[in-house]
Amino acid sequence: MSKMSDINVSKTVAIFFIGILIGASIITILLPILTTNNVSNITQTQTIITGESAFNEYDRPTPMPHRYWAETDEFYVFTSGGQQGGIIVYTVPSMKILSEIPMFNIDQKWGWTTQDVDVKEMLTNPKTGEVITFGDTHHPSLSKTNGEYDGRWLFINDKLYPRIGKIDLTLFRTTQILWIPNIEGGLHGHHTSPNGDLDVANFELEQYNSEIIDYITANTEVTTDKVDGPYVGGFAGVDISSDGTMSNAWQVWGPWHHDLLRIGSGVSNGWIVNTAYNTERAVDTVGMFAREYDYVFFWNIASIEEAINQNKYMTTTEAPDVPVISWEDVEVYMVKIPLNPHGVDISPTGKYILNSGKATTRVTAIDFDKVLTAISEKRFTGEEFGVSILDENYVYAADMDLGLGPTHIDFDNKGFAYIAFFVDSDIKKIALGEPYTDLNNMEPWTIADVIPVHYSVGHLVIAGGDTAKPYGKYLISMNKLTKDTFLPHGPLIAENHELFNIEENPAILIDQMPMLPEPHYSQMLPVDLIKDKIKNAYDLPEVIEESRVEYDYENEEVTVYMTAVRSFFDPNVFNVPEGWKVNVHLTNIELSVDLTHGFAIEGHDVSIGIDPGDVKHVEFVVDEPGVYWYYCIWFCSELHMEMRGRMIVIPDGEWNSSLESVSD
Ligand code: RUQ
Ligand code: CUA
Ligand code: CA
Repeated sequence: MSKMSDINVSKTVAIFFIGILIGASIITILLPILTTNNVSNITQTQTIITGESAFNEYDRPTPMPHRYWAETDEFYVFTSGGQQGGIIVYTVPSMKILSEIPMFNIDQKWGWTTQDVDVKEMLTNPKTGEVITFGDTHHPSLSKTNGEYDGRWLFINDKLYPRIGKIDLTLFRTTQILWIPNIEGGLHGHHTSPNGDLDVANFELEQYNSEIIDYITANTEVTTDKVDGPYVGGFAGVDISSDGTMSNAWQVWGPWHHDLLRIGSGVSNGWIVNTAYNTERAVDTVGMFAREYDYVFFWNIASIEEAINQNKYMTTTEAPDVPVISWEDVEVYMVKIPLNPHGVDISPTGKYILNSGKATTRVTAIDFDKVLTAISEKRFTGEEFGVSILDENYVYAADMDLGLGPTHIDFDNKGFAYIAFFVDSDIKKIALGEPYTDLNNMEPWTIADVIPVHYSVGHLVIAGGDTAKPYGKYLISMNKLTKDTFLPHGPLIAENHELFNIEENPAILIDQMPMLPEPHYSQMLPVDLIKDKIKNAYDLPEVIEESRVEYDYENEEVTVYMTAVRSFFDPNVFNVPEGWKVNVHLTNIELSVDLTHGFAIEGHDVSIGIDPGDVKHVEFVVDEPGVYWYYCIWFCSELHMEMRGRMIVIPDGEWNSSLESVSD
């Protein structure tokens, strides 16, 4: 009999779920046609096209004045490349792409290849020695000081492999990749702390270090099985030093897989907030919907440090310096939130934590002040795995029924939250409660605007939306499934980043930009915060190696110290005995704007880029005698074609030391 009712329950869940999906797709198809908002939007566009509207600040002047975009853009947007593996940079309001910054991917057009020894080292998994040249970037997070962006670095997680990359915002280049030990799979939820000293990422994949599993199974009530599940998960803490260097700090493991994550600020400072949609600990989709609710978790950061101080942790052979802490030794609380949550985002003062139940129509707002009271007054309704469950009726500030497929949430500077609805294809603007009512002058938790988008929006971003002081003004809706927005171009269609002015109500759609696959989240940074700090060139080393060629007969290695400057390589010829290894240390000694050179060599799988002021190291083996030209692959001057030289590989048996190259 109990079997029967189990089947009924899972059938009901399955039908419910399939129902949502079918309903969702029908609505996705119909909504753009049906909503009146959408119609008014079209009218607005037509008005502009027919010239009936007055000139506004977003109309482009003709003829186009030189430097127009450089002088009018207000924000840089750093958007994750998704499976592109790096970061795409564009500016707002022009929506002009300026750069792709390679990180976990190799990208010849930005000079980022594994023939560059330093890049290869960054991409090498220290555990396996494999060089991983692709990734899946999801959640960029700008460095902050006192809860606001400081314009120094941008950190981002790889969803495919356990690593976090860092971009130096003076160079717009990846300068560090930190691999997280003990984990085989990738990281999802990711955020940096308000004071920029901590970076935290959830790991949710099921492969794991058996030493940790052995510990968990021997010392806790948690069940786990490598083949059948259930599995465990957790989050990794990364220290960020004052010069931006990342290092592994600690890991916290527990019975759940966590999805998204935010580090609290203001009222919630000192807490990590993350969600789990699979609190059922199931291994199939239907099982992950078995409950009507899941949980949001509140982890006290000081208690993690306390556990380490009290030696309540284990370490592994792989990472003897990284404390691994059981959830049982950490102060943590849970609150019930609607079915299979996704977005968890925190309002600027740190007071409200908004959670979207993506398989429902509900978004809940938790008041963190009440979380603290509930903890001190022990307002618990139960526990799971020893973790107290706070009374949701007490800590909820709102439980809103808003629309289909709520995903991510962001905040402006006027006391509003903006919630993306993937299925409804719109963004709802909601008035926050105290202390924001002075700003928004509205009944808390009511809808101020419904912004139609084209079409399915996952993430959205507002300038400074995850800081203590959002800049507001612009919202970008990052739309997937864009259908007919742009001209057809084959089965995989560009995404659509739609720019809105949210100072107006209703919001004004300013522009739509096709975006190459496939961004997730973005961050927006005011131009004035970094513009003057961005360098044209790397800082040249204090001592520039003199151009020369060194022969090491014992190790059969040639080391070439070479410089590049328009339009010469020095040396422009060197001889090598067949079968030797060649190391080229190449310095681009010029500091002029945009004078990147290249070094590509025929037949040797070598092609690197070298920015002004930078030093690169490339190594390869010469197997075949012959004359090989090396040349510059960036069009650097009128004499770019002439910027080349020869590597002459002397056949075995013909080498003698008089063939050694000497620089002139
Ligand atoms: S979360 S699918 Cu950004 Cu919506 Cu990764
Ligand atoms: Cu240097 Cu082309
Ligand atoms: Ca669930």
